[in-house]
Parts: sequence; structure tokens; C-alpha cells
Amino acid sequence: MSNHLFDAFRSPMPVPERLLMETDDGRSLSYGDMLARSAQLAHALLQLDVEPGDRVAVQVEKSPEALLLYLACVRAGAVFLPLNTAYTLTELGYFFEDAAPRVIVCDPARSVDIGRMVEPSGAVVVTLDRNGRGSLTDQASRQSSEFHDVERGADDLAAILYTSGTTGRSKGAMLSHENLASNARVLVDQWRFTPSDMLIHALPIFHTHGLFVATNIILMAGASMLFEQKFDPARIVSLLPRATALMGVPTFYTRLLQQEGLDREATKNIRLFVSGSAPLLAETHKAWRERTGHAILERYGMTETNMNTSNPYDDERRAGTVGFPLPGVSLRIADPDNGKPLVQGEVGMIEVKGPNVFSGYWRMPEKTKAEFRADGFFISGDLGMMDADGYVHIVGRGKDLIISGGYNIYPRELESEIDALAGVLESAVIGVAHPDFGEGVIAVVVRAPGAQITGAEILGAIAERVAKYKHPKRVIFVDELPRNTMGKVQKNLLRDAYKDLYAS
Ligand code: MCA
Ligand code: AMP
Repeated sequence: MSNHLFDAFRSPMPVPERLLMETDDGRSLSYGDMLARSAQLAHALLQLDVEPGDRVAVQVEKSPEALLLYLACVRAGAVFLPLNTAYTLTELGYFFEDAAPRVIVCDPARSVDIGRMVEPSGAVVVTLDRNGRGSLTDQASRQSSEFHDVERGADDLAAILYTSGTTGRSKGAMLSHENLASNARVLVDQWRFTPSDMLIHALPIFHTHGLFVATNIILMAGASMLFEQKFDPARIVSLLPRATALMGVPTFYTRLLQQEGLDREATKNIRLFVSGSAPLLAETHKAWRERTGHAILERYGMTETNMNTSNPYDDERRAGTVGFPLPGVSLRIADPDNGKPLVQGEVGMIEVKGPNVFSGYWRMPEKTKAEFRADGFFISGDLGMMDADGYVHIVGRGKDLIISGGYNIYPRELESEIDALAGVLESAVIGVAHPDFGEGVIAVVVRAPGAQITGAEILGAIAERVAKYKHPKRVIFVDELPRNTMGKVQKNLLRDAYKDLYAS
């Protein structure tokens, strides 16, 4: 029997006693524990009638059990569907409707509401809390710790991760066993992970960065991690002497730079700092190097593609660039209109192809078709340039997207929520430089004639519907939005007008 992704984690599986993770509340989990407990969870999933290819939607706080549930899904042949813990019930409703999960795993505090919401679909709702307790782990504790992994091939789905659409509905990116296995294998090799590594893991585990980049690498290398429920900069500094690597979004690095204890001594055991999910400012790269002596390695990826490029391990890690295409990944800078490759030095659309690239959007064949070229290249929506030495620079986005603290926020989603409010004529949502989050969200709003709606009322009205991290940090009222001759809102003018709003 073979299970493509889990077999990749098994070869070679470290001795059972080897540490997989230590948590911030002092628990430790060995590779042997991981095998036994993911087996029990896999049995529990089968008892809930999960069949190969069924979706298991999961909105739970970070815990070792939550990570084991991912592995249990892989072993049981299910499709793991993680959801941001910040999503509101309204947001969840869409994902459940679209993905039609067989099982939903949620926090006990939400199980009644979710149960009521999905009742007509027949989905089963089970619970898991931040301490790893709930009806799912109760059921798992009664199961055998041996499990015959369900047979899954390279192209079978391992996970669906939703990414918001620039125009309308969120899309579920379908990731196969080989998409995940191939990318992790390349990254272990490029970033030189070995069983002696200890990674500080302080990212959430419902997105690519914390779920796949960090944990798949650790599992594949037979290495260990310090598994932190939240990112607490003072605590991270105290953990540095015990670790060899850290992965984070740029906000991790800017917040760590504000810690007094961050210096060469504290980081002397670390061999690798990785940054990604959003642009790392060259000034952060420089400040980090001055304080610690380490050059942060910046890489570039997407939910749909896993990691595409990385700065080199041995050679120069060039600030403000995302390095070179990873082995096996074909990357071109193309004319956005037709996909024709441009000459070196020109700015164009970044397009990628390779074993890392997803197979398409769940139940959206038209959207899938629109985002691939006829020759199989995926159109990233990021604008880039390759310099004379082959380093890729991301110079902008061809998509209307804000990245705040590593989370993606689609203006379109907020604009439709705000525009629907009585008292609002129209709105434009933009991102401008923010010292902590990289980009901060602003809503520029035109009131309906005679209306008196306030910023607080707008935020109050969307609170139940939209995850908190997406909320505009400021609401600005204007008499009208700037438009070009075609009637399109000129967001560049708004971004320019408010560019210093969050200046520190
Ligand atoms: C929290 N808040 C935010 C954000 N996070 N607001 C804007 N942007 C954010 N990213 C708000 C909360 O709603 C709350 O609002 C207040 O800030 C404090 O919340 P708290 O939970 O304490 O925040 P935090 O713990 O300080 O979180 C900041 C963070 C976190 C650690 C930077 O956002 C984070 O872990 N980001 C990483 C995201 C990530 O993993 N991205 C990878 C995506 P209030 O005070 O008003 O209640 S994968 C990806 O992008 C691709 C594939 C790739 O290349 O990796
Ligand atoms: P997501 O939809 O969460 O997968 O976010 C993917 C997007 O994050 C990419 O399309 C880029 O716009 C952005 N991104 C990821 N890594 C980097 C990076 N190192 N520099 C700039 N942007 C990045």
C-alpha cells in the first residue's frame, strides 16, 4: 500500500524516540507519538465515514493535535481543509457550502452554531479545543495506534486551501500529494535541513507558510520544532539559543527588532532565518544583519504553488529580492496580456510551472482555465523582474490585494460589505505602508446623500461578518472617489493621498 505524501514523511522515519515538537506549555511529542496518535485520529475519521477524497474542514486553535489531524487526514486519504480561526460564521458558511465537507472539526464554543448551519448538508461536526481536547480526540483515544495508510497516488488531493478572489468568491486551491511532497523535498535540500535542526514554529497552521513550508520540511527532514501557539516576540528571543532556524512573515522580524535581547549572542546557534508571505523591506534585512550578523533568506510563494523561488543558502541573499526559481520550477516574466516571455530586465507577469503548481480551483473550471496559459504556466498575479544575475524582484501586484502581517485581504470583499450598508453610497478599500503590518487597510467611503453614518458604525456593522484582521484600521469619508475617464476608481491616487497615514 502506498500513500504518496505520508510515505515521503516516512522515508526515512527517525527512531520513535526522536523529538518532533515541544510546546509552549511544556509538552513534548516524539515521532513515535506522532505515528501512534495520527493513526488513532485516522481511525476516528474512518468511523465518521470519511472516504478517500472527502473533505475534512478544520477551524481550530493551534495545538499539536491540530497538526496531527492534518497528518491523520493524509493517512486516511481525506482532503484537509484548514480555515483561519478569525473567520466569522458568515465566512465559514461559504466555505462549508462550497467544499461540502464530510466532517467539520471546530472549537467547542462554535459547535452548536456550526451544527445548526450545516445540518441540511449532513456534515458531521466534531470538536477540538486549544488544549487538544474535544469529541474528536475522545473518540480517537479509544482507537488502535496502528493504521494502514489509505492508498493515495501522486495526483490525489491532499488539501484544499481557500484563497480569496480578486473578483468575488473565494477559490479553493486543490493541492495534490505530489505538490506538497515535491516542494518540501526541494526546500529541505535547498535550505539544508537535517535531523539536528530545531525550528521555532510560531506561525498559524491554517496557511501554506506554517502548515506546509514549516511542518512538511521538519517531518521530511526528521527534525524537531518548538511549537508556539502564538507569536510572542519576547518569548521567541528567549527561545533563540535553543533553536537552529526560524520562519516568519516580515512582521515577525520588525517586531523582533524592537526586542532589546536580540543580538549576535542570542542568535549564535541559529543557522537560518527565513522570511516570506509578504515583501521584506530592504531596511529590515539590513537592520537584522547589523543586529545579529545574519542575512535573512527571503523566498516567494503562493497558496496555489507552494514555494517558487528562494534566495540562495550559500551565495548572496540579496535584500529586496526573492532569489532564484527553485529546482524543478520554471519561472518566466511574461507580457501580462498574452504570456509571451519578456527580455531580462523588463517588468511583467510572474508565471510558473512545475510539480509544485496546483491542479486547479475546486469546482471552478472556468476560473482555473482563466489563470493558466495554454502551455501550462500559472499566472501568479504578481509583477516581477529578473535582474542580470537571475535574482527575481517582485515589483508590484497585478491583482487588487492587500497583504497585512502576512494575511491576504481582498478589497473587493470589504467594498461589497461596506457598499451594502444603508448610509453608504460607495467605497474604495486600499492598503498603504504600515510600520507593523507592512500594509494597513483604509476604507475610503462616500456617504449616501444626507446620511450621517460614522466610521465606528461601519466597523460595527461588518464585525459579525468579516474576520477582524481584515477590518480597515481607519475609515475616511470623502465627497467623491477619483475616477478615470472610463469611470474606474483610481486607487493609485488614493494610495498616494493617504500614503503617510500610518507613518510611525
Ligand atoms: C492580527 N490583527 C491583524 C493581523 N493580525 N490586523 C491586521 N493584519 C494582521 N495580520 C489584529 C487582530 O484582529 C487584533 O485586532 C489585533 O490585530 C491583535 O490581534 P492578535 O491576535 O494579538 O495579533 P498578533 O498575534 O499580534 O498577530 C499578528 C501576527 C499574525 C503575528 C503578525 O497576524 C500572524 O501570525 N501573521 C502570519 C500570517 C501567515 O501565516 N501568513 C502566511 C500565509 P483588535 O486589537 O482590533 O482586536 S501563506 C502565504 O502567504 C504564502 C503562501 C507564502 O508565501 O507564505
Ligand atoms: P497567498 O494568497 O496567501 O498564497 O499569498 C500569496 C501572495 O503573497 C503572492 O502572490 C505574493 O503577492 C505574496 N508574497 C509571498 N511571498 C512574498 C515575498 N517574499 N515578497 C513579496 N510578496 C510575497
